[in-house]
Amino acid sequence: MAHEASAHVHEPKSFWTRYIFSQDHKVIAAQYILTSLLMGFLALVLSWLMRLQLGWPEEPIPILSKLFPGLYQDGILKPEAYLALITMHGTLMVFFFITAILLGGFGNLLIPLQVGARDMAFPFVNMLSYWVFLLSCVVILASFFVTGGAAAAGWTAYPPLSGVQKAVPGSGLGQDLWLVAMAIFIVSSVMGGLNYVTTALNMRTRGMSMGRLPLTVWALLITAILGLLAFPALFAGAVLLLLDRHLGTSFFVPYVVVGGQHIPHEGGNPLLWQHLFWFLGHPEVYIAILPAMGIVSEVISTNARKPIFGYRVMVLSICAIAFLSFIVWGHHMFISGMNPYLGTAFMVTTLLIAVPSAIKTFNWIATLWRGNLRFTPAMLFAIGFVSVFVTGGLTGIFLGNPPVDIQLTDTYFVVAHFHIVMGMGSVFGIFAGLYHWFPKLFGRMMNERLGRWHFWLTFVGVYGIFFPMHYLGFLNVPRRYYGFSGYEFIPPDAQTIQAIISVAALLVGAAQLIFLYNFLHSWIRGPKAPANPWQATTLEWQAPSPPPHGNWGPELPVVHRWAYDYAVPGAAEDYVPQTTPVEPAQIPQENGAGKPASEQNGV
Ligand code: HEM
Ligand SMILES: [Cu+2]
Repeated sequence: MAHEASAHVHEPKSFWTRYIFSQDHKVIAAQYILTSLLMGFLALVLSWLMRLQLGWPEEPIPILSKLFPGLYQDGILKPEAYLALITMHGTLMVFFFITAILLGGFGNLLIPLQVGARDMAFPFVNMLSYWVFLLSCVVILASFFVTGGAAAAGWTAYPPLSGVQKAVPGSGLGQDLWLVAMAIFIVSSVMGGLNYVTTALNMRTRGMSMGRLPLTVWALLITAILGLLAFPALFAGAVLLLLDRHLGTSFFVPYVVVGGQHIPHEGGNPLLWQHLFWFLGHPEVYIAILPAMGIVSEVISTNARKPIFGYRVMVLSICAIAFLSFIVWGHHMFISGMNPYLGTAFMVTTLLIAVPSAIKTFNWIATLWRGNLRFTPAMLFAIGFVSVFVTGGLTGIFLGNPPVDIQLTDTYFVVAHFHIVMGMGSVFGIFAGLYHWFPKLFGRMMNERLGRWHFWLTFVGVYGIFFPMHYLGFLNVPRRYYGFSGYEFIPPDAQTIQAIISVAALLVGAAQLIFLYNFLHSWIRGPKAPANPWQATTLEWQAPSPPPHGNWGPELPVVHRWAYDYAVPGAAEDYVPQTTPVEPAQIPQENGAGKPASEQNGV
């Protein structure tokens, strides 16, 4: 193996090359995880500000004026600041937290370790990808501090609002920085994606056939391909929109009159942006959820002490979901005036996604069925994932139907739907992954008791926040509104519900502080982790915690079996690592171990 010989990379000696400009995938994973957690935390703080306003509108909170002078006046949120808050909260959560931590964080940590490689295929590009990501973080955060404040056209940045400089305060420099930051982010994610795909395909160690790959690697591989195909559409969109804004082109901006003046645009079509945006935007929700699904499969199988049910079908469902995700984007545009026949086509493709999704859910439940369950925090979050995935997925079936969507679009029903399924789904998957692989990454154990508190408060709180929003949606309470006074169709009890939601949001917020404490404290003080604390089978657990530079000793590991040999009859322990050779004599005929992975998937 060519890379085996060249693999004895010299361990970098200086602090700078070791921890800062490192090319080691584990250090880069840690950098991604820490940075994106910080971005997620900022996005969470923004959600508190929104929830305070929505729960108790016009209730002055003087300290907020001191903390955020740009957003508040006399302790009350400025109406235009609310739009900046939703925009930045959504953008930071979707891209800078979830996408970055799943692909940059878990992709970096798990792909090389789980395929038995010493590092990524292109370590330098990998390092570059992190630093470019960090630059995009700086640019997007800088937009809070410029004249007019941060972008305010929503995370979808629809023109003309995002195309016309003077539309709202945030449409100035703030919107420019948003577009530039997104473009930089996309450059970084393409560099990362090339690495993840190449490494998963080409750097697999001896014996690691595709049918033996852990489902996390499958999910990350397919997700990386999705990203490579989808992100460039938004990159193109962002560049064209910048041209519209600054060089007088009219790709997206039609004839618009602002303040009585016709601004110099003519003939652009805002719908073009919607197509470009959602051609990324819909796959993006699967970029956020597929890696979470991979993590959840891994965590459930390990902690149920059972082989994952239906391995091959799990892989096929990931591929099916990924493929379908490219031909459903029109469901975000049902009210754009599209031809009803086209709407029907998008409806059919959208509803088709329910099939592989339901198969996966069935398989997780079948894996849990009669398992020897260990309720570690990771396992709790993985089961929580299945719960929110079902709850949020069901409302997706409603919204996928144009007749229903036309009623509910732009209401809190939509806010409920996407937060539960892609917001909380991804977040639960992320927490499951963090609790599960923290010992491998940092070499220390996290506190399980705090982890369980974190889970239960989050789980209960999340339903407290997002479940009542369905009802608000039925009342037609619109999304992206700063306040609801004076709308006759909204009954007064809607405000009571808003306040309850806000209490739940603050509870969930507090629960995340428990996590933050646990994370930081365990990183410094946690008990030292053994190599394989969960008695898991995949390759990373055969390396020390944390693995040394180059991951493996002089020899690369050799893989002899698939990734889910739990509870193998006749085996000494209830798990058999992938590196353990198969001894035919000891294996009863009816047991699948040792057969090609494709034949032992439990179906
Ligand atoms: C407890 C956690 C969270 C709370 C309390 C929360 C709260 C909110 C609120 C109040 C809004 C604005 C609703 C409106 O006026 O239309 C919003 C919008 C949004 N949130 Fe969250 N959120 C949370 C977590 C997340 C997560 C994890 C994601 C990741 C996907 C996310 C993504 C979004 C997006 C994309 C929007 C839409 C922004 C827009 O309309 O342009 N949120 N959230
Ligand atoms: Cu969609």
